[in-house]
Amino acid sequence: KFHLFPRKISELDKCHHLVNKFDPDLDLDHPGFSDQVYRQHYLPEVCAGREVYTTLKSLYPSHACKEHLEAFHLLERFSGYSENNIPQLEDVSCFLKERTGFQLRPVAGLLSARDFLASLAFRVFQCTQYIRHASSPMHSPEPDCCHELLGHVPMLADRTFAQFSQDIVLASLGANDEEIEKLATLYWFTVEFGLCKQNGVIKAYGAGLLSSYGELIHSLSDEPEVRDFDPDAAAVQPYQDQTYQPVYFVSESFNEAKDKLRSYAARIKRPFLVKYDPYTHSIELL
Ligand code: H2B
Ligand code: FE
Repeated sequence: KFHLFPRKISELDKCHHLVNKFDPDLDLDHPGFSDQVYRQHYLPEVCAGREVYTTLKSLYPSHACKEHLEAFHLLERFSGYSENNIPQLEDVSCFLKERTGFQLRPVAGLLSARDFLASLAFRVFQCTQYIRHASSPMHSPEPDCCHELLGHVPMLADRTFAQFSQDIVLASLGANDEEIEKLATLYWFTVEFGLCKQNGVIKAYGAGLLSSYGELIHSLSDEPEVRDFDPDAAAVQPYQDQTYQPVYFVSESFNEAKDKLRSYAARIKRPFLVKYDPYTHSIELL
């Protein structure tokens, strides 16, 4: 007995369960709650993005890992990234497809962890289209397109990182709620808030850091506690979605993180093994 999960890429049409806790129509604390114009349009607007873009861009050379820097540079040259433009989802999706086979698919808001993770198994990233409220350029309660485009997309252009992201998720297919919760937490401390060492210096690779000016600085300051990445510990570490994290995990490299994750995943008990077939975009049960 196990949870059903999509086996074909077309079945992702059913992975659309939204979590409403940060919706501006329902969440009193959302910066757009009392702004009728924002709630009606809720669409990309360059002004709100410009400040986010320029501030983050100035920090990347000293704070971002080299994989992010390299992809960000290419996205500016070839895919319409600039402080005056919000790139087209399709252009960015084509860029990623050529690099790692990842593609973007539009989604209306925060998805359930189960549905969000399931799509990554097919190298599909569900990408929000709206932008954060202009009154709070440095923070967004729900994932917005600044977070996706500046934080996630450049990282998904790296082969090892793309493999790591898909591996987390292949481990989640059919898992029970408790295991999904642990994998979502592991995702949080790696893909969203992970740090890694490069030439002896700690850099950020988590998308939640690379899309938040304040937390990016905080994460590499003396304030937080930084521990060596250990999947068993990270999977049960309590986390913060309202303020900066007090604890981060640092990996020696993406390869090391990938290997540790694989051995963690191998210990999750399931009555079957899964294998992704990249030719048919489907999941085989072994
Ligand atoms: N939904 C959307 N739209 N974008 C995300 O980045 C996202 C999500 N992240 N749902 C998920 C949850 C993540 O925080 C984990 C797996 O729970
Ligand atoms: Fe995210």
